[in-house]
Amino acid sequence: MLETIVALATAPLKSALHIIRVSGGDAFDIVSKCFNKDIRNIDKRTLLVGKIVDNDNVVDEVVLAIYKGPKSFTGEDLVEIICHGSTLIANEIIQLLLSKGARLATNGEYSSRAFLNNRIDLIQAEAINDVINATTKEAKELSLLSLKGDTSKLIVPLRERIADVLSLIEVNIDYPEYEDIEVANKEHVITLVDELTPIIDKLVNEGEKGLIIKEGIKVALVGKPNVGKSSLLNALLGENKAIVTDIAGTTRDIVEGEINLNGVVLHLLDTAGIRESTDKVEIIGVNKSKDTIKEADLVIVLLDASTELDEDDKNILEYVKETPHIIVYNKIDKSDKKFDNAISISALNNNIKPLKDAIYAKLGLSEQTYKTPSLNNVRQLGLLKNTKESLLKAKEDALNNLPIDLVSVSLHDAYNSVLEILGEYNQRDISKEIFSRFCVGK
Ligand SMILES: Nc1nc2c(ncn2[C@@H]2O[C@H](COP(=O)(O)OP(=O)(O)OP(=O)(O)O)[C@@H](O)[C@H]2O)c(=O)[nH]1
Ligand SMILES: [Mg+2]
Repeated sequence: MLETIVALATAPLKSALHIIRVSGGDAFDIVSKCFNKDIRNIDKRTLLVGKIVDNDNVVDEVVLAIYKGPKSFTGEDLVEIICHGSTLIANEIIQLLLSKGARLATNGEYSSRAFLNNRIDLIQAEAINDVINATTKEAKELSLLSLKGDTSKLIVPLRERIADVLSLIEVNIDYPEYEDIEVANKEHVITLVDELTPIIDKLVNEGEKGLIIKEGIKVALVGKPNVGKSSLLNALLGENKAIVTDIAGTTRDIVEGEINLNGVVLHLLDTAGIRESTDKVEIIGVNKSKDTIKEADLVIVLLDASTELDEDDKNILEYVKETPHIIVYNKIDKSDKKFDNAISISALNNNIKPLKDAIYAKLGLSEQTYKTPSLNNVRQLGLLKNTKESLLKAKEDALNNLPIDLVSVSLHDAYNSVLEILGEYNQRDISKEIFSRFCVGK
């Protein structure tokens, strides 16, 4: 049995109430030792009013929310002590519980117990953190879908279909005497891979969009000096954050700011104007700008609509070729020209909506993206990509007429990657799938 753990579930600040959580096999016993009522025999979810006592001293009047395991968040016996919101009282209660045999919980230990006790899968455990850390309403709602388990359901068809084919192959190898079982051949593998790869591609695509909603994107504002990058940053932020002058080479360091564009956080990076220079400080600034372009998810290339393009502009356009970018003509208030396939704005006059619309369009999000559960963290996406690679390898081996038991090696890899997404790796054995599917050796 795991040790009983205790921790403050609320922020350690003065507030109306605090909640202290106690979880583990001895939770009821330990709490009973410092409560004026015996809760050891409680066998269903109960709220109880009473006093936390240290021998004859009353520490606080509290409410206990008592959850009998396994019907609790952690799957264990769990007590939430709702006390007055003084950190002093909360600490006193925690010390008391420690002296009666509990130990302090480590970071995330309640969620990890919930996972270990199969109350939640790994996707849901990750979602708890995402919900707490979400900075936009949209990110929170997306994470709640994962918490509810909707995201986990996306994986089930993959797991089931791979298990079907894998079990068929295994049963052929392990139980050749069963003549009534279909012979596993390369067609089974090829059909499986052709069926699953578009599904995985779609999951990756939706996951990457979900990741954008959850974490936002880095947007670099670049261009030669004086095109209005800092003016644009200020217009987007709605405040005078960066210094603006008519002197070319004003910005030297990266100036950062954040905005929420239709629920997506844009991490904006205003950079030093890029041009050939002999000034030591400016050269460092230019190099920083180039590094920022490499790091950015999206680059806004600013050009001056009121002048002709020159070598500096052309060099920058060449430099950003491989990075997702949007070309924007600024200062249209000073120009009569019309620009095809480019966005025209005036940072000075705050006429920047066309750029905001273009950035949002570039993200490829729709109403639906915000409501669709997706595998939207780097770990989940990495494992999805591993699954696809392993499946493609299995197909290649099948097409090369390798023996079916060798082909199944890559199928196993794919299966394990899928299980790892849910955190089921090492828990689910393919032999169990065989037994469940074919009633072998009943
Ligand atoms: N007419 C007009 N002037 C603008 C516009 N945007 C910026 N400017 C002017 O252009 C000059 C340069 O603006 P900045 O925002 O400092 O340009 P920058 O690209 O950040 O320049 P560096 O930091 O030197 O690379 C300032 O005098 C701005 O007022 C615009 O849309 N229209
Ligand atoms: Mg600037």
